[in-house]
Amino acid sequence: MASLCLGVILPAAGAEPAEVVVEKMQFVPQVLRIKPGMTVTWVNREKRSNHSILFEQENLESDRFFPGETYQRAFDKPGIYPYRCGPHPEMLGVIEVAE
Ligand SMILES: [Cu+2]
Repeated sequence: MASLCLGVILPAAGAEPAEVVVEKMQFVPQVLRIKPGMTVTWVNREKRSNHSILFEQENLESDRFFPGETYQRAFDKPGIYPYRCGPHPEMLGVIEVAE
């Protein structure tokens, strides 16, 4: 393990859950890298827009969540998990789960 990717900011160990802010019709960060077993929280910080988190590959979609509300999902298996917003297909994000 001599060469870690120093350009990637990993959440500190034990600092679960990791967070994606949903604001101005975007997921921030758009790509979030986490370790297996971590839980991601999406936080809606819009003024009035509601969104969902849709994992098309898995046919899994959250309920719509509104400003001030959150959605959480735990990721146990390493992999690349692309997602988009259900009602706004142009809103794209990726969760990378890797050791
Ligand atoms: Cu949306």
